[in-house]
Amino acid sequence: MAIEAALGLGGNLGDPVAAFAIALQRLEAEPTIRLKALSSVWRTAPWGKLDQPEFRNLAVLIETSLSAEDLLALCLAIEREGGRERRERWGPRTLDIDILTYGGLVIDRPGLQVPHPRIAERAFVLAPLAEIAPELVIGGQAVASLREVSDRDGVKKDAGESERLRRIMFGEPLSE
Ligand code: PH2
Ligand code: MG
Ligand code: MG
Repeated sequence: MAIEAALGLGGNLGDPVAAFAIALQRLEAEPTIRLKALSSVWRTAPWGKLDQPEFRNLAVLIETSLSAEDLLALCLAIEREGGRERRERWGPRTLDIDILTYGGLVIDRPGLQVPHPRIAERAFVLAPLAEIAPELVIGGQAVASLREVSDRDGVKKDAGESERLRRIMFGEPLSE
């Protein structure tokens, strides 16, 4: 049975958009996963730990027959394949893939909390997610309304990087 899940991707070391493209192509290549919708790339001020480079973030909706545990294991494997480096909590990283929602399921165990526990505080998650799933309900509230009341400072759509990602992913020709 196919479950709809939302993933959040982020990174602020190296070329995060190239890392996102590799990760998304890797997800798409899985027979158990179908990509349904991809947000823009957002340029976001660091949250949690402020003295680090700006992040790029995006959200993606998938349909999957994987269990939440297997989806998590796959996301962690893709992070590792992407040469993920992380030295500290909330610190700089090349690629982070978080499960934001998994159907309507609530999971609370070490290493896997779904819905992601800090979505409502994080404009860098809500802004991209609101583009592709405004009506998705998290903790009783629609993503669009959570986004309305979130702090939008330092969270901006990056048109150039969004286009670059689409070109890498879908091979769209340069518009000239
Ligand atoms: N991820 C974190 C900590 N802080 N800040 C932004 N802007 N974007 C992120 O993806 C992010 C963060 C830990 O996962
Ligand atoms: Mg994260
Ligand atoms: Mg993570």
